[in-house]
This record gives sequence, structure tokens and C-alpha cells, in this order.
Amino acid sequence: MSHDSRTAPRICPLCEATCGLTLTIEGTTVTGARGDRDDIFSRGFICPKGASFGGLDADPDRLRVPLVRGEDGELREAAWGEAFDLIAARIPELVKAHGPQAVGVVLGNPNVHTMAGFLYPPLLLGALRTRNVFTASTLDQMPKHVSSGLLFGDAHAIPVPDLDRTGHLLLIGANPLESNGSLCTAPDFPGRLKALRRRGGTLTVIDPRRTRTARLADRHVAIRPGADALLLAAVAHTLIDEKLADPGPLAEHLDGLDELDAALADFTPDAVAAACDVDADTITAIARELAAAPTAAVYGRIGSCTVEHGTLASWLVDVLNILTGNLDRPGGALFPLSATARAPRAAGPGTRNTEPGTRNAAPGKGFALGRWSSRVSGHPEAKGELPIAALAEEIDSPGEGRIRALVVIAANPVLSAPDGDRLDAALADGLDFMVSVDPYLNETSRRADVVLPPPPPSQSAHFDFAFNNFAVHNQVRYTRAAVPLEDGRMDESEIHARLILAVSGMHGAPPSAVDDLAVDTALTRAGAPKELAAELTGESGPERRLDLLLRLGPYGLTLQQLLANPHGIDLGPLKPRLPEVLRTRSGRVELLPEPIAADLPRLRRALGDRPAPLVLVGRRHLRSNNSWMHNVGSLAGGSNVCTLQIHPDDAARLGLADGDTARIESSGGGIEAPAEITDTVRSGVVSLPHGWGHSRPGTRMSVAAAHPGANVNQLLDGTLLDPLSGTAVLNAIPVSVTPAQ
Ligand SMILES: Nc1nc2c(c(=O)[nH]1)N[C@H]1C(S)=C(S)[C@@H](COP(=O)(O)OP(=O)(O)OC[C@H]3O[C@@H](n4cnc5c(=O)[nH]c(N)nc54)[C@H](O)[C@@H]3O)O[C@H]1N2
Ligand SMILES: Nc1nc2c(c(=O)[nH]1)N[C@H]1C(S)=C(S)[C@@H](COP(=O)(O)OP(=O)(O)OC[C@H]3O[C@@H](n4cnc5c(=O)[nH]c(N)nc54)[C@H](O)[C@@H]3O)O[C@H]1N2
Ligand code: SF4
Ligand SMILES: [Mo]
Repeated sequence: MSHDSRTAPRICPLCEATCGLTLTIEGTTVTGARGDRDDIFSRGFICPKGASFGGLDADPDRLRVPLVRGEDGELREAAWGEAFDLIAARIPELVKAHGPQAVGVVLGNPNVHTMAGFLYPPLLLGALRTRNVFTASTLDQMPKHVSSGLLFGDAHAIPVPDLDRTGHLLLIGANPLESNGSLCTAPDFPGRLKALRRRGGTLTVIDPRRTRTARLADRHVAIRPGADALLLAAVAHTLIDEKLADPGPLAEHLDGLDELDAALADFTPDAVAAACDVDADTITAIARELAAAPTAAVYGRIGSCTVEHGTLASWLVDVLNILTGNLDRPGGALFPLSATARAPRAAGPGTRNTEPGTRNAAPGKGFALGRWSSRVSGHPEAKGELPIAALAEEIDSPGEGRIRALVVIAANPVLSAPDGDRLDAALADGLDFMVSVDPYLNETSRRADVVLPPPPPSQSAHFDFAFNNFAVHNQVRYTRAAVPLEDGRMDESEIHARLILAVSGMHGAPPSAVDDLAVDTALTRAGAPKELAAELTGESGPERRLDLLLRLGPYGLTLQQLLANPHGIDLGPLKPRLPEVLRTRSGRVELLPEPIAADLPRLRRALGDRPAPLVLVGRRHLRSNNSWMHNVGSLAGGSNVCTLQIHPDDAARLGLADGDTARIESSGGGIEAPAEITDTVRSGVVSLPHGWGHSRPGTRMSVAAAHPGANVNQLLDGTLLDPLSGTAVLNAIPVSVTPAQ
């Protein structure tokens, strides 16, 4: 460490675990990162990605200034003013000529990892008034939003396992030892699982692969991919059938318990065993263990969501939590209460009392699905979004309402969504104008007419608006930018604000106008006095808005309190919150909502399906993150490679030796990848990671391009969706595998 080095705290934005880091900074360069031992939540934990913060931050391939497509069709560097002038000249004109639906918006995963990505997209969508909204959620957790919307009336009311106190965890289709957890924010997830075992608790993992997480488990069930909803239905059936179901104090908030019994009658362990390839006794044992545990939590993630019955599986996860009395009790699955959440509603005239212990919550608005549909295939909206798998057809199918301009923020759907070749062609040939807000020129942003690059994370402030809602412990932390904004850079919040002004005919107004409007709207919505606006502190628009959300939040905190506690403020363990969280029309938990009941016959039909001989599932590697971290040398290579994992029996049958190039084909196309023979995948299953395929020309990701890998999503044609949520089926895809010619 040289004499002019200093340290600064920074919450890691690279995954959902939100670890506190201590950055070492020399001049304006991050030269090191270690876990912040004083962080009240992560207590020093760090993983290889966090440790590579400096390399990722200083990646020379990151764009520094905007790119604009010139007359010659090539992208060239441009001034910020020119970039926004162009947006202001093109998007309003297209809206005027073709209506608001002509502009599509794509919001990708890192929006949940930046302040800007939380604070501004709602305003952008409000300004554009388009229904052509697509996000990474329909490649991910939309089934969970839909099931929570239907059960609890609020798509964002997602219970998380009480990891630190539970006696038994049933974990389905998640591999937190590689992913570090998702919809369950828990720094040092691996340590927390080991602690569960140490205190005498038990862990069951359901996963077709023997993952690092599965190796920690007391019981690993290598299910046939795509069959979890059947297995979970049989577990629920067993609980009811053996009189083990006991919701306890929850019972008074439940509607539909009797109907559930009838709805699940056909799903006996014997009936589902063949489809799941799990014997009936194991299913019965899972049910009995769940009921017998002093406390238990059922938790499902990617492998239970991005499948044909994703919404049903997500619903059944909470049905099991409810039937065993574990929903909303310590040690079970609880609703976190973040510092910027909406404060619990006060009981007003005409509403019923919402104090804990009273019978019902005030009736809410409920959750509606399918309020409109996509133009081409008629996919129903969910949570105001259309399936991202349908983005290409909304651009390349002619007709009124076609998407002609696209605003893409922090997304790389050419790799992360189905059929990248078709989408790539649609972006190239079907659009009149495209904007990308992205630090890289990658497979998607290379098609943009304007690329607006945010600064690297060291130059950005950080607050986890999203993940605090899924944290296993209530806490709050805020870190300011560790390094001042470099000359010529623009803060991502300002990029978003200027973008909003440019598309809404207010080009040239100060970006603070957007924040002022947001503050005013928030005060009106909260019924708070307008004078509060003058009391807000903070050195930027986003800080003032954070201050406001904290003040209006359930703990009545302020920005100044966060600044005074750079390692965070502990807000205590998760607490029961029912019925106050409920927003259903009945004010009760609606255990068997109508759309779910209507989808059960499809699950029943799956009992008779002949399983495909070979299906593909995904996997994540600890040193990766979706499609954009393959450009950091220290994270690349080793076991972080794009191989087709295949069981020795399947490899022998198909004539593949380890390292041979395998050809994989499915409905959307064919790709090639080296075979990696391993018995960690069950037979009948092959596995490829996603986010690879960095071989397209015109990108600027030199490290990634040197080891491109293959794009697994090219196997998909975009037609296979979980119908209730519009989520793409990314797991349990029938494939054929042959040795490549
Ligand atoms: N086959 C298969 N496909 C999958 C999955 C799978 O399991 N299997 N997983 C799916 C899941 S869960 C997800 S969430 C999606 C993710 O898919 P996407 O939402 O497309 O996200 P990424 O691939 O992470 O790409 C993120 C983009 O954001 C940019 N970026 C990085 N940091 C910032 C920043 O600070 N600001 C801005 N503006 N941009 C930034 C990156 O350069 C990159 O272009 O992929 C999905 N695709
Ligand atoms: N290192 C790393 N961390 C990440 C990411 C990353 O790309 N890399 N991405 C981040 C994102 S955006 C997300 S959403 C989270 C996801 O977090 P996780 O859900 O924990 O993600 P995965 O590691 O993909 O784990 C999914 C598991 O489901 C299994 N699976 C596949 N199909 C089925 C099935 O049909 N049934 C069952 N029971 N299991 C199945 C797979 O074998 C895999 O082990 O991770 C986040 N963290
Ligand atoms: S676990 Fe996630 S948040 Fe923690 S250091 Fe690693 S990437 Fe960052
Ligand atoms: Mo995700």
C-alpha cells in the first residue's frame, strides 16, 4: 500500500448478497477490495467477484463517452449533448407518427443493482406510456411475483426463508453456493447454510445436478427437470392426506383451504413418482420431515421458476410454507420490512383495523393478470410487462403497434433471452432508432444508435432499494461514490433523468426537474405535507429522493443517519407481518386463486407426458454473472467455462469423449460446445451455462471475445413460456446431442 492510498466502504453491486466491501484506492484507482468486517450484515464476507471489484471497475473496454451512429452507419464517440440531442430529435417524432406503443423499453438485471435503475425507470415508463415493456423478470422471477400477487395481493410481497433461525430448509432449484442467493439476500449464504447444519437443522436440496449446495445437504433429490410442481403438489397432498397440515394462527387469515384439498387430490406421491423420477417414499418423507421440523422454510429459485409450470411451482412453495404453519413465523418464511418500504397502513375510517392480531387486513386492490396482451402472440401482461421472449416478434412482425424504437437499459437480451439470432436481426433491420444505457459495447448495445455509458461502480453511490426487501435480516446501508466522478463522465442517475427529459419533449430542462417531480408525486401519494420537500438533505437528486423514501418508510430514518453509520444500521430480525402485508380484495391469503386453479389441469396432463430422453438445464459459476462478466481476466478461465456437462452413461451412449465437441440441437437452433463428462448431472440431463456466445463482430469486449463460448439461448425459439407469468422456459428443454462433425 503506497502512502497516498486510502480506503472507502462500498456495497458490492455484483450479486444479490449485497456484501459490504472495503476498497483500497490509490489516486482514483481501486487497487484492492476486501470484506468489510464492520459491516453489520455481511461481517467481512467476500467472494471472488467482490475481490475482483478493482479489475471490473477499471476494465479498459468500458466505454467512457457516448457512442453515436454516424451517417456512415458506424458508431463513433460523441459528446453527451449530441447524444441526448439525437434522442430528443428521434423518439418524440416516432411517438408522434406512430403512437406510444412504437417505443419499447427493455430493463435488464443490473437495474436492481444501481440506484438509478430503481429511481428512474418508473418515470421513464410514465413518460413514454408504452405497454411494450420487457424486463429480465420474464427470464427469472416473474412466476414468483405472479404467485405472490395472487396469494397476497401484492406481487412484491415475497416471503424469504428465515435462514439464520430455521430448523429445516427445503431448497428447490437454487444453488446459492455459486449464485450467492437470489430473492433471499444473505451475505455468506454458504456460511449460513453451514450454521444451519451446526445448530442441528437439516437441509434438503432438489436439483437434477449434484451441486456444491446439494453436497452440503442431508438429502439431495435429483429430480427430473421441470417436474418440481408435480413433486411439490404431491408433498402438499401428503400433508393434507396424512393430517399433517396445520397452518396454526395463520388459519384465520386463509381462504380456500378446503378447495385446495380437492384441487390437489390427483397429485398423490404414487401418481407423480414416474414423472419426477423420484420414488413415492422419498416424496412422503419430504412431506413428513417438513411437518415434523420445529420450524421449516421452503425456498425455490431459478430451477423452479424458468420452467413450464413455474408459477404453479412458485405458488406451491408458499402453499407448503402455509400448510406447515411456517409462513410469517420466525424460523419459517417471513416478509422482510425494508427501510424504504411503504410504511404499514394506518387504519382509517372505513377500513378495518390493521393492527397485528386483528383478523383481516383492509381489503386491497388485489392483483390482476392479463389486463392487456401482446400484439403478435396475444401473451397476457403480468405486472405490466410482456414476455421478453416475445420482444423480437414485436419488432419484426409488420402491422400497427409495431415497435420501431427501443430503449435498452442494462440489458443484453441478444444473449440472455431466447433466440438471440432473431432478436439481433430484428434490432439491426427492424428498428428506426435504438438507445442503450450500458457500460459495454456488447452483443446488444452494438445495434444501438446511441450508447450512453454509466460510470464504473467506484464512481457511483449505492443503495439496495430492491434487495433490502428480500434480506434475511432487516438492515439498511448506504455508500457514497468511493471515487469522484471522472471528468467527462455522467452519473447514471443524470443519464436516466436526461433520457426521460429527452423522450418526453422536455429536452434541455435541468435533470433536477425529474427528481423534483418524483418527490412531489411521492409526497402526494403518501399524503405527506409538501413542506417535507424543503427538509430533504443530500448532495444530489437521488440522495434527496433516498432521504424522502427513508423518512416516509416504516422506520422513519433519514439520509443523515445512514451517512453517520457507514457500516449500516441493524433493524432487527424479520418479524411476522400478517395480515398487514395483504392487498387481496378479501384482505385474506387467497390460497387457491382462480388463475392457479385454472392452470392445474395443465399440470394434471403433465402426469401422463412421456418424458423427453434428454433435457437441458442451466448452471451458474461463482466467478460469473449472466452475460457481462466474462471480460474480466481475473474471473475468466479455470472451471468458469462454457462446457456441456453430460453424465458418463449418456456420453457413452452418444459416443462422446471428454473434451469432444458436442452438437446440441433444439427448437430454436443448434450450437456446439465441448463435452465435460461428469456424474454431477443425473443421466438424461445435460447442462450448459448462459451468458456466453461472445463471437459476434462489432463488440468491444476483448477478453470475452477471446473465449466466446456458445449461446445456450440459441436453442430456444421463444415460444415456450410459463403461460401465467410469460416467463421463458430456460430449464428442462428437450435437446438432442451428437458428436459434432
Ligand atoms: N439460458 C438461461 N438464460 C438466462 C438465465 C438462465 O438461468 N439460463 N438467467 C436469466 C436471468 S436470471 C437474468 S436476471 C437474465 C439477465 O439478463 P440481462 O438482464 O440481459 O442481464 P445481463 O446479461 O447481466 O446483462 C446486463 C447488461 O447490463 C450492463 N451493465 C452492467 N453494469 C451496469 C450498470 O451499472 N449500469 C448499466 N446501465 N448497465 C450495466 C452489462 O454491460 C450488460 O450489457 O438472464 C437470463 N437468461
Ligand atoms: N456467480 C453467479 N451468481 C449469480 C448469477 C450468475 O450468473 N453467476 N446470476 C444472478 C442472478 S441474475 C440470479 S437470478 C441468481 C439465480 O440464483 P440461483 O437460482 O441460485 O441460480 P442457479 O445457480 O442457476 O441455480 C439454479 C439451479 O437449478 C437447477 N435446476 C435446473 N432445472 C431445474 C429443475 O427443473 N428443477 C430443479 N429442482 N432444479 C433445477 C440447476 O441445476 C441449478 O443448480 O443468481 C445470481 N447470482
Ligand atoms: S457474494 Fe455477491 S455481493 Fe458479496 S462480494 Fe460476492 S459478488 Fe459481491
Ligand atoms: Mo436473475
